Order: sequence, then C-alpha cells, then structure tokens
Amino acid sequence: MTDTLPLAGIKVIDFTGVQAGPACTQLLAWFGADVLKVERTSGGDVTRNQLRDIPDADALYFTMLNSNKRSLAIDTKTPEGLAVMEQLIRVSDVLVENFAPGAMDRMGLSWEHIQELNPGLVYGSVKGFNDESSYADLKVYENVAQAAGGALSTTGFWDGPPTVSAAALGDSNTGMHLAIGILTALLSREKTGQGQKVSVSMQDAVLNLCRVKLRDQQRLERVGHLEEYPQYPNGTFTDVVPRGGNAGGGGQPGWVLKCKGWEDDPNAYIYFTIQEQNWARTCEAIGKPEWADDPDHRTAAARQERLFDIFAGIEEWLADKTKYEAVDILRTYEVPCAPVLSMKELAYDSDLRKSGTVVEVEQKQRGTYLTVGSPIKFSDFTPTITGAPLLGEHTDEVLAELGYDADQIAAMHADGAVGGARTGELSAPGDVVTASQQ
Ligand code: CAO
Repeated sequence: MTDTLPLAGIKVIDFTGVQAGPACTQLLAWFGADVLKVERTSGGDVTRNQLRDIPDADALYFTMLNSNKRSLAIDTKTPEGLAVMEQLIRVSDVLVENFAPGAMDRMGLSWEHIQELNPGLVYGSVKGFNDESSYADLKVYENVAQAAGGALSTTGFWDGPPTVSAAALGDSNTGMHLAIGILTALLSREKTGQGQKVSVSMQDAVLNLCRVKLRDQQRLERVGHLEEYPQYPNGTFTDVVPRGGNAGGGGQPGWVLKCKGWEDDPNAYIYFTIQEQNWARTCEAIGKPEWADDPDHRTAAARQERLFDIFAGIEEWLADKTKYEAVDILRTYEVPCAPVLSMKELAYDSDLRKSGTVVEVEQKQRGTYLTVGSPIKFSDFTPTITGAPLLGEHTDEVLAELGYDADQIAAMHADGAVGGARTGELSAPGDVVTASQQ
C-alpha cells in the first residue's frame, strides 16, 4: 500500500522539532514519503517529554505530530554523527529543519555545504522571521509568531488585551505553508534537476492568514471606520484595526449567540450569520417575518445600526432551543450557522471518525490514542495514520541502509555518537530504551 502512495520513493530527512517543522514532515509522511526523524541522542525532540499524561511514555504532543515516521538518534556534533548526516543528505530528496537561527551553520551544515553534498536536495527551513527582518535572530514559539504576524492585535474584545488564538497559526500553519513550498520545489526539480532552499517564516505565515485585517487597515485609512465592526456606528475608531470580538470578518454580519443551557454549559452557543441575500428567509426562520419588509430592518445599512438589538431578538428565539435543535431548524432556511463544538464533542463525533479526520492510532508504550487524520481528502487514496516512532527506534536499520556494518554500528553506540534501542531489543511494546536510560 505505502509503495503506491503519491510520495512513495521520496526520502525526507526530518531534522525538526516541536510543532512547525514536524507538522510539515508528518503531512509528507501521510502522503507516502519515507520520513526519517533525526533526533538528539539525549531525549530526542523536546515534545517527547512535554506535558506527559503517562509517565515514561512519549507525550501526545510528540505522537500527534510525528506519526508515520522513522526515528534515527544521532549526535551531529560528533564527527561520526555528522558523517552519518552528510551521508543521509547525499541519498535524500528533502531535508527539513526548524532550529534556532544559525544552528545549522554551527553544526557544519550550511546551505552552501548541503548544496555541495547534494545539488538536487530540496531544503525546507522554518524560522520565526524572514532573512530581511531585523528580528531574524530571534527564537520564536507559537504565540510570539501570532504577536508578530498581526493575529494578536486583531483578536479578542475591544475592551480587553490582545488575545492569542487556540489554532496553531504560528506553528502548524507555517508547516503547511512549507509543505506546499517543498512540493513545489520537487516539481521544479523534475524540470531542472536542481534542488533549492524553501524558507517560510512564522511571521509571514501568520500574516498570510491575517490578510483580511491588512485589507481593513487600508479601508480604515481611507474612510475612517469599518462598517462591519461592533464599534460602528456607536463607538470610536483610532488609526489601527481594532479587535472586533466575534464579528464576522467578511461582508455578512455574524455573532456568537446564546442557546438553551448557556448558563451552565460554556459551549451552549451557535455562530449565527446574517446572509444579505437570505434576509427574508432568515426572518421567517427566527419567527420575525415582520422584519423582512420593515424599513428599519430591510436593508443591510438599516440593520447595521441595530445589529445587537437584532442579535438579542434572535437570542430570545434561541432561549428554548439547544444549539443542535437551533441549527437543525436554521439549516432548513439556509442560514449559515454551526453549533460551537467543544473538544470533547469533536473527539467523539462519529462523522469525523467516519471521514478519517479524527482517528484512533495504536502507539507503542501507550496503547490507542486519538489524533487528527488528513484534512485533505483524495479521490484515489486515503492516508493511513500509523503510530509515531520511539526515540532511535530505527537507528540500526537506517545505519545499515547507509552501508555501516554491525561492528561500526556497535562502535558508534559505544562512542555515544548514535542512540536508541539496539536491533532486536524492541521485542515487546513496553520494552523500550527511554531517554533517561541512554
Ligand atoms: N545532535 C546534536 N546537536 C543537536 C541535534 C543533534 N541531533 N539536534 C539539535 N542539536 C542542537 C542544535 O545544533 C543546537 O545547538 P547550538 O545551540 O549549539 O547551535 C541545539 O541543539 C538547540 O537547537 P534548537 O533550535 O532546538 O534550540 P532551542 O531549543 O534553544 O530553541 C526554538 C527552540 C523552537 C525556539 C528554535 O529552534 C527556533 O526558534 N526555531 C525556529 C522557529 C520555529 O520553528 N519555532 C517553532 C517551534 S514550534 O512552537
């Protein structure tokens, strides 16, 4: 099955950690690439140990970003480890890294040297800021990127502080951008035979998703207000895009509305959108048919001034309906809306299980756990999600593939240049060499 997947035969060196890089390489692995995670001998990717829910088992943070991969544990700061890395670069198609700025150069793996080793290699790199930025030297995590990319200043309520989004706009989003860049460079290589460096900065990737706010900055500078924001027409605007709470970002006003049970259930809400072209049916749906032709409600301009009174009226209609009942009625009137779903509801959602968007995976040391499957659906194949590798689980296998013999491999283990379980040691799921034992 794996041999027939679209990216079968593409060898990827996954020299990444935490979330941004691993999310990119995991996607390539799902689509059939042979993704080899290269990790430090002591502990590996830091997420193996972060936020553990089972002592001595790799954390979900790691397993949910590293499925379908193999793991090689080497110390690239030893001459033997660096030689292994160079040999891997010679025989691979793609290398992805997201280390701190300068770390690859310090390791002796500059882009110039990588090109000498393999001119056909596609080199994918994530940094916090792009090369032209005066912040290019900074180390960056998710929320730092959200701050720098415009998400923080535009998220939250107008009377509260800048607010982070739960969605990984800085991390996974950057990884997805990088995956697109890598696949593009691979297609380019088909024509030219040449590899190239593909860089994505987290600031740039966040801003790319915040493009409507850049739109709003220019509109604000031209007309002095933003008609779809709750501040209009009764509040004040400054010269920067304000935080708009739960307002819709496009031309159709929307808001989060309370449903039956909101007093006790933090997620008893729906998101409701007033679609301009569907106004008459929307009025029918919410039991206010008189609003359809009323001059105070008939046009978008008239509604704008009394938007929050309209939402309050809809909440009266919602008071005796659960979020599911409300959506079931509103959908028959083609009102764009959805229940606000909790993570618990999503985890046990049978539709998401059926579509493979949420999958149950078997993991050594852990048993089964839930993770996300591919959100990209193909007509010709369905990606199968498998467990994540243990630290150095494939060290010996990979070294043998590179031509090292058993004595050389043993010597490298003895020197500490490589790590992980020795061949044959992983006979049972619980039989694992943990970081602390290495
Ligand atoms: N063998 C030997 N050394 C290794 C190694 C290996 N297999 N793998 C990594 N290292 C070394 C690196 O060479 C580096 O050494 P130097 O500091 O001496 O150059 C060291 O480990 C630490 O690398 P790091 O990049 O992981 O550094 P960090 O933990 O201090 O910073 C992070 C982490 C994420 C802030 C930083 O990597 C970064 O800014 N990356 C770019 C942006 C990014 O991707 N952030 C998203 C992370 S997801 O939230």
